[in-house]
Amino acid sequence: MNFKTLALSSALIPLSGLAAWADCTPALVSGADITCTGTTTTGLRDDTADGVSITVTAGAALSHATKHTIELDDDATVTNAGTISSGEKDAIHTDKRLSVLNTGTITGADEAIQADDDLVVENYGQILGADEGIEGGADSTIYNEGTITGVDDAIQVSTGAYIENHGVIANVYGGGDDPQDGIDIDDGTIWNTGTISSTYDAAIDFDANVADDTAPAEAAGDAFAASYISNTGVIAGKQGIITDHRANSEQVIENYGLISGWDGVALDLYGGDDSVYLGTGSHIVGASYFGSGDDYLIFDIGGAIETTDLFDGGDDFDTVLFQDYLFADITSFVWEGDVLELIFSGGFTTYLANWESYVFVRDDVVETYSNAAFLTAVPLPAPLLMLGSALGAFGLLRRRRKA
Ligand SMILES: [Ca+2]
Ligand SMILES: [Ca+2]
Ligand SMILES: [Ca+2]
Ligand SMILES: [Ca+2]
Repeated sequence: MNFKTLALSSALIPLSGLAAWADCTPALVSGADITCTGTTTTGLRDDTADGVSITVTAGAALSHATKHTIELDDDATVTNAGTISSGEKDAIHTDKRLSVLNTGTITGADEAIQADDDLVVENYGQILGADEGIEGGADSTIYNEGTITGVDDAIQVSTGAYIENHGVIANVYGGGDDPQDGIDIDDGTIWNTGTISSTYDAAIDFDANVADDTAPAEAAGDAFAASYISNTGVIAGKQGIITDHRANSEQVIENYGLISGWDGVALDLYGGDDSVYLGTGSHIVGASYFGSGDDYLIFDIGGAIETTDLFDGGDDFDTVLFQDYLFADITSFVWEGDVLELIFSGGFTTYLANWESYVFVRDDVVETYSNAAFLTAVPLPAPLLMLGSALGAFGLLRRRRKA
């Protein structure tokens, strides 16, 4: 080795060593409160370290070429205003009770963020996964005002999830054979004023509580807990909101925005007693299937709803309620097979199948009708309804059996 080479290598070794570590201080041990500035390419990795707090400052970049960039055990806190990325694995990978506050960019070649139960993410920046954007376990909480994307699910969480979205949560799958959802969830609460979408699968997908994912569809699993969705924004995908066809859980959906499925299904709620409230501003693109269970559909739309698609109550005793309409406001109705087209004065039109009870509410007046009311061109006076109902239901049953 000549002098020139020796000088070069001895100068480079300590410099590269310093560059790798000096930008994140102090050293990584359990309980450490670490701040990263500048560029660090060796990540912060100790999968036995608990209670570590990491702050990545604006302009700083923390990465690893081949491994999880941040890999820790429980109770980690990550505050990111810079960039956290991995060349081949997850950007952030921990066990339970990870807490992330992101105003920067978190990019994973696999997941952007993968953690277990009690994950908390507050996002105002970009969280981008080449597989999933965020994967969390039970009782995870995600608040989003930024962008969360995944080529697989943008967000995958299990039971007891709370997701509040004012930004974009999107599956951005662009080809291949495993399209996935905007949000994949077992049960929980979703508040949306932003956009939740999927390019080739459901915007929101509820899983079934089956131990073996290969159990055939239509084989009932135990129900997860009831879930609640409030939407004033956009929920759009190949389907809007669907449940696995083994999922007998209850979904309660309150909508004032767009729920859309380009493949023709806006809602597929399957088993359980599901409820859908459509308030003013509702726009439903695609049919809605309520499945088995005693389901409810409430139109409270202030005189207009933008949909010409079917609402199908499915099996069991289902109720559709029209707020601010009375039966006398129906100007015409017609059956096309099992589908009842109702046209109200003012033009509101809806298409209904497999509903057993029709309730009309205006001020203090509540009217309840069965399908019998729609078997004659002239609405029956109320005292005859009960008899008509029994006969009508029998007639419908016979018609169906013949069909
Ligand atoms: Ca359901
Ligand atoms: Ca149902
Ligand atoms: Ca039903
Ligand atoms: Ca029914």
